Amino acid sequence: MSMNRRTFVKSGMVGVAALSLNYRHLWAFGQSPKHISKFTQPLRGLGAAPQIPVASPTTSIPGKYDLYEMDIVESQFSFHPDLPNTSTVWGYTPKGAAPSYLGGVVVAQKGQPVRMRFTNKLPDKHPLPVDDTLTTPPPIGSLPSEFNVPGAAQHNRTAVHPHGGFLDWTSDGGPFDWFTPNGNYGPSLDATSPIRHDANGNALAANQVELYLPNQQSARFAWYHDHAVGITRLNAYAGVASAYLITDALEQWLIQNGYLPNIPGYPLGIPLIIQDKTFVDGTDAHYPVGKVGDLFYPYLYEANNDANGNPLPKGRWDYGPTVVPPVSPPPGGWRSLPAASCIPEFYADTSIINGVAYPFLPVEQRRYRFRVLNASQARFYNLTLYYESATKPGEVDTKTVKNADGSISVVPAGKPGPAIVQIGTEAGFLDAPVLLNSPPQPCQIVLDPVSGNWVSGKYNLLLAPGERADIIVNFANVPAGSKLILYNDAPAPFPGGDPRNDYFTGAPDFTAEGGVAPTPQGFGPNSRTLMQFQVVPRKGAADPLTMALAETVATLQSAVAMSQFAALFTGATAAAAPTIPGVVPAGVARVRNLTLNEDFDEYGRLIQRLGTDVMSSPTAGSFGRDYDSTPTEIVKAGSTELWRIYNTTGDTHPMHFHLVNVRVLSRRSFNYTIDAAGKMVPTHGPARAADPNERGMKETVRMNPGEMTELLIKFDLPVNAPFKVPYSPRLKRNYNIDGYEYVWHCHILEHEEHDMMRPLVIVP
Ligand SMILES: [Cu+2]
Repeated sequence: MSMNRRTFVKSGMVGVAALSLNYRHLWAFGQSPKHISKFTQPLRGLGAAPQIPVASPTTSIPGKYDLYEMDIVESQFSFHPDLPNTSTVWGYTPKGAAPSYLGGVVVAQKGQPVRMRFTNKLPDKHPLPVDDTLTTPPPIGSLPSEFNVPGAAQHNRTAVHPHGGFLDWTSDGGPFDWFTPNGNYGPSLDATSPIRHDANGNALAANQVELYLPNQQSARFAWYHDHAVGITRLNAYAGVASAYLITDALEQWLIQNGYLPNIPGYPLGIPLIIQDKTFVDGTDAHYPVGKVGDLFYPYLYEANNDANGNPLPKGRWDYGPTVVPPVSPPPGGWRSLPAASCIPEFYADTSIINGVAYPFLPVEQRRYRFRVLNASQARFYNLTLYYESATKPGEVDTKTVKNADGSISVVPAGKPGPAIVQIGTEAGFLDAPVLLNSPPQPCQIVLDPVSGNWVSGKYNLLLAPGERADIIVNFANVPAGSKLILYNDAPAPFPGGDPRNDYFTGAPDFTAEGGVAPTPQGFGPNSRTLMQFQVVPRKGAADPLTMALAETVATLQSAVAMSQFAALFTGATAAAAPTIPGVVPAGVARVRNLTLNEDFDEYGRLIQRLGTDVMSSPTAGSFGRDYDSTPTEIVKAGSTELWRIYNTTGDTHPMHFHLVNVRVLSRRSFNYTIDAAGKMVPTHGPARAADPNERGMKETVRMNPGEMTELLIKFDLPVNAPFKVPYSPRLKRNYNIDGYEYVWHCHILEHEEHDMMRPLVIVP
């Protein structure tokens, strides 16, 4: 909290003149209406509502495609019976099925294409306050008119992005691919687009698109969610997301031969989709929509200082007009904050897994495979497993430690639970299994006190928004009757941390600082105790001996064990050859230096942006570029590039790449100067290798403050589409580029939207 999150101070400072600010105070991030009981509700699984509905194809033509038809609808859903009402949610639902939160799960086979037809049936009114400054006049900076989404009815625009898909750009569902119930379309989605036509080339209805997913990738846990410009964070929070699993012959062989657990009903493992939510408590007179129990999303920019620059104890973010030391306003002066504003990031107070607040899951004394997805807005999770406290049911034993700076932390100190063996990431199987939670490693991040740069980090299974983990947990040696708790102690924001975002029993009273009162034992709000496993005796046959192989390899990491495992997984991973950090591998066509940046927007709000290592002009004051300024990442199809991404901000950003998977080569600390032309001149510290559980392909990669992350990327395109893939009409119109339009962006949704996203243009 004491960290200055703004590490690049604009030149030309001016005194703070008298300001008339129109912001109000909400001071209510943690405000769910009552204490929700923990571990009283079973985990939702896959099945008909109220479980998570799995979609079935309405047409299936082997060798050609399976067609899934989904509606996008508003419905009511209960996240926990202790809430006084249901919550209004948006989401996908298989055509004809009862809506149910996170519904529409697809299980696809490698090599069998899938077509997904979506019908937008959303109402005009969004369930959350919408900030129109992201999309309507007066626009941010010099954004062209295509950011103008005319008319109030367009709050129900949506774009469907198959996250983790290897897709032609029209089916990738980028920000400008939105469509509405009344036949309006984003600027990349013209009438000739393949996704406005069915498999026979016939035009779809005005509220429909149909994506084509060739499924040319190995087995993995993909998902799909909204990606419409200016409203992604709200649509995703309202529930517009579901899972998309791809399986292949190798994974099926591993399951059938007893190398991977096969739980009845869950042959590909049990999904654990982790989110955080806050619920409307009804005491906020300003809140324009919603009933008690509805989803709450903050919409007031809570400045750290008052109009005279004095600290506000309940503040959360630096604010351009009042920040100390002062910064110069934009030409024309600071704009007044809108009544509903975007915010830099949201950490909610209630932990949700598969749509249930604090669920429990009975598990037999045997091995389980879980497919974990961090689908939160901004919260990172450091996942560990502990036995529940013997003296405080529903909690994990903790201890209090005094930090070097004199502050106090409450850290987990419970009896360690069983090991977690990670076998895969968001991009499929790892090169080798990795042993975690043996014993649990609490989160220990050391930042340089002067620069705020990353010095070192210790953690267990760390997942940033967008990351996934394929894990195996062996409960066979856990005594029946035991209770284990899936625990999180990652700071929020990561890694600097604001203790008001860390909700748990035993936390201080933060009401004087805009946080919550102490949480009673066994209840929420809680962002640490995510779910409970209740261990029961095994009913069926014992696990086959082959199932221990992944654990054996993870434990021994010996050459013999590794070769055993590698022999099983041959073909599962690509580019497995060891790489030397800092050395440009042969075959790299181009090295790009890129930057992650934080500045203030015209409203005085913190804004995060991507950029190259050259300012748009020598006096621009930042490397950051708006999403819609002229594309700079233009890559030749089929080429391999090395990307060195310099994080100049105080936060770790999970950078997500559409189209491609990447290989993490190294991370290095860095410092830099800026030459007269506005170009970064970096100096580097020694290289660190990728974490063991990043050694495979990755699609969302954590980039730490003060570190350069080095990635190897091959920009292949999918092949054999049954239609001609057009160039992007938007790229042609705006920039005269004949190219395919993708994006790369931070997966902290509040960052992505404002404005930490850039075009990724592939040219033939
Ligand atoms: Cu970010």
